[in-house]
Formats: sequence, C-alpha cells, structure tokens
Amino acid sequence: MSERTLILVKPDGVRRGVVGEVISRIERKGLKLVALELQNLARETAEAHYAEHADKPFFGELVEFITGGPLVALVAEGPNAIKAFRQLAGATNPVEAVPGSIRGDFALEIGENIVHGSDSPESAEREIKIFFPELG
Ligand code: RTP
Ligand code: MG
Repeated sequence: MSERTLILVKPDGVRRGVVGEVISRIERKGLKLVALELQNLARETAEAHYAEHADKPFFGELVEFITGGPLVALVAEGPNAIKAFRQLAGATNPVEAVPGSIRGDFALEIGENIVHGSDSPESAEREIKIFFPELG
C-alpha cells in the first residue's frame, strides 16, 4: 500500500552540500517526490516537530540545531515509504549506521545526522501537516 513520509535534509546536510545526493538516493529507491521546499524553521515549528523529545536533555540543542540554517523539507510517496526511507537513512547514531546508508556515508555525530524521516504513519501525518499544511 502506498504511503507518504516527511523527510528533512537538516541544516547540516544543506551546509555540507549533500541535498542533491540525498534526493538522488530517494529517487533511485523508487519513491516519488510530492512536495519539496527550502524552509527556515521558526522556533515554535521546530518545537512542535520534535515535541516527543521535549523532556529530553538534548531538546534545547536539537531545536537550536534544526533552526540554525535552512533545511530542505520534502514529502515522498510509495509502497512502505516510511520504512524504506528509515532504511536509507540508517541508524540515528551515524557511527552505528552502516556504510551505504545516508548517515553511514555522510555523518559522524548523533547531533548532526543529515536527515530526518517520519517513524510511523501517525508521525508522518502529523509532520506533513507541520511542514506542508496545504497537503493536509
Ligand atoms: P529523526 O527524528 O531526526 O529522524 O531521528 P531519529 O528518529 O532517528 O531519532 P530520534 O530518537 O527521533 O531523535 C531525534 C534527533 O535527536 C537527536 N538526538 N540526540 N544527544 C543525543 O543523545 C541525541 N539523541 C537523539 C538526533 O539528531 C536525532 O536525529
Ligand atoms: Mg525521530
């Protein structure tokens, strides 16, 4: 069954110049792009997106980081899109992410791990509304 996922190339990915590389991997996998935009997040938007982590010790840093420069938000669609992109992204901590995955190939630290991908259909629905309200 086709589903949608919200993907971010985080500010470190934009700064590092790997936006094209990430999008290329998404397309190569067979996922279809249905929305794509460079965005500068307001603090409130970042806090809403990462609300599940509000009580974590790294929350402040996470919000600073994600609002620290432009990011690329996109929605991709396809069969098992959510799981498929999490697989492309690799483990949250880049030193545990396998080579061949985005984080495994491009990152070293958990706080700067290049991409975000929704982790469930419920998260995807919530996050797509935050970044692309017009998609509802
Ligand atoms: P994301 O939400 O960004 O796609 O990453 P994820 O699902 O793989 O990981 P999650 O547990 O949702 O964590 C969100 C982001 O918070 C940062 N983090 N820092 N310092 C730490 O221990 C720590 N743990 C998580 C990471 O940048 C992670 O992507
Ligand atoms: Mg997450």
